[in-house]
Amino acid sequence: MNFRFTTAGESHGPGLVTIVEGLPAGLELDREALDRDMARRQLGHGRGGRMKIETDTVEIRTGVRHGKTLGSPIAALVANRDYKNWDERMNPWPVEADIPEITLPRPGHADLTGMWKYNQTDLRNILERASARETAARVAAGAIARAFLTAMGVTVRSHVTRIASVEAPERQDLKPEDFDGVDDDPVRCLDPEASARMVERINVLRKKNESLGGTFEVRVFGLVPGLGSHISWEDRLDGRLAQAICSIQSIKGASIGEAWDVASRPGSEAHDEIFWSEDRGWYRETNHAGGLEGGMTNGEPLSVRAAIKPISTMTKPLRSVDIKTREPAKAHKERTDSTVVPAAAVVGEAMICLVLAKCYREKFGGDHIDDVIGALDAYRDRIGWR
Ligand code: EPS
Repeated sequence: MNFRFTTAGESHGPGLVTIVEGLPAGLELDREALDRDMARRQLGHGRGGRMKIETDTVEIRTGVRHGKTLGSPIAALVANRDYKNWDERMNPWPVEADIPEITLPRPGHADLTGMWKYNQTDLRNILERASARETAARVAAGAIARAFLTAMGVTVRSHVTRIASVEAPERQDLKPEDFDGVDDDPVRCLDPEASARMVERINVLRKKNESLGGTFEVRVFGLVPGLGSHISWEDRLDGRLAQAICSIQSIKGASIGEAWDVASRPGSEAHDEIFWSEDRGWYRETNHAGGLEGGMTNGEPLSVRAAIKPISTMTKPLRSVDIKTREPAKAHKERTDSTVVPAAAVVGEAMICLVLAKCYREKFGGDHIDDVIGALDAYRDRIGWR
């Protein structure tokens, strides 16, 4: 019952694959809900031409029968529709055509170090796997994990909080329903005024051939206290979430709760006092900690923020050096996006779903979903959690 997932696939190869292992039997999957998450990842003002080619869908191949999991590994495919335009360049087998090599590494990408490490002369052998196209497979896996979390009473949402220098106002009081409609916003921002300025900023910088980074937040509602553990460094949930978030292409920072702000406050303004009443049970008035204390969920909404750098494939390339001639040259230029912050937030949701699904599997065990729900209910009764 060790929950885990992996992905395989190149950006312009035939497609992407994910295998998700360790879910209980009897969990209902909704095909439309899986594809909805795939479509959400394709959203956002500032995406490039590729998104007009792809319409990502999850093709389940194993582990599910008549809409319910069997408890066996679930294999899912996401086709690359663009492959038909790359058949020769990305064919798994030798081709007749002479395929030119890519020799101009892009600053900020995996190209240069990947060349050294994997002993390549064609940078395409590095960039195809380093590409953020791989996140489509993570979102497919995350959508499967989300179905399990939904059965656990958990809701995972996200919103964009900054694009380049444009920041949305801070919102501490968010409820799950506040996120309804966030996918209809062109940059998945909850504040219409900030959203309009973000769109404007993307348009201005895109014309200048610039790419843009930003920040987003993922909030999780309905978590039971006690996921993760204070017992050992590798079980602490803060670290597990940060690892999952920072593993997303281009993400350079992750934080929990009011992390950077709390660092400058006195302790009396940094922690969340504990209350209990007959009608509410255990509760807090504040959530500076972002739902984690001692490496464990404390029952408050989880808040994870992330910072993503501007995309490193530039339409006006930066200076680089040709790996064959060692002559100075401009970096390789490929079709690309201007910004992917709205999409990255959806990928962030997926990664957090995958980490939390693993936590629920660790804590509650069970081979059938009814066993898991039974164990969860018994735990809630024991700690008096409502
Ligand atoms: C990416 C470059 C672009 C993005 C791609 C990630 O692809 P292409 O070179 O085919 O235009 O569109 O992202 C996706 C395809 C996707 O599905 O998110 C890169 O270099 O990382």
